[in-house]
Amino acid sequence: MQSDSPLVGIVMGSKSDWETMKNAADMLQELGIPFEAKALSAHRNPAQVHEFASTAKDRGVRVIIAAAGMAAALPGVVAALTPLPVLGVPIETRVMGGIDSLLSMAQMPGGIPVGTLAIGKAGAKNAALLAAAIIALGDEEVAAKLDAFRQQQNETVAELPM
Ligand code: RP5
Repeated sequence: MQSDSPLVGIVMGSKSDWETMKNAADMLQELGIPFEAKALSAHRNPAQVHEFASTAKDRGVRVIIAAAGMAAALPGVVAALTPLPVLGVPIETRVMGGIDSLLSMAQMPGGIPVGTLAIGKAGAKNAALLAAAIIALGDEEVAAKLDAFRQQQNETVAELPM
């Protein structure tokens, strides 16, 4: 749920990234983890990105999920401005299929890490699950919800393909 007291901050470089990042929001919603979601570009809104990232910890956010496509600077810039763990989701792109986004965020120079997930929807969903796992280290309620999700997923994987 979009919350005024979010534990996870989702930020993406453009509104056009929402179709992908909705998968992260849906997963957090399913786990009952309050989040905020914003479209802010490292290139088009640098001042707002600075404000978002530098205030996140004091606002109670514990993990940031940052998504961007093409020259995907946003996760690295956010990571430079906060001590919180930053999970990067490379957005699939038309010209290079998202390899451009993936390399832009995975190839961070030593010193400022971005935990980069898979390109596209799977990466968005897994970023939410990884954020939940990080929060679960110090939150028994979230840990129980994550365990229940895993158990249910385990039970719904069919043993037979048809
Ligand atoms: C990036 O440029 C965004 O994250 C988006 O994936 C890509 C294209 O943005 P739009 O031109 O669709 O706004 O900054």
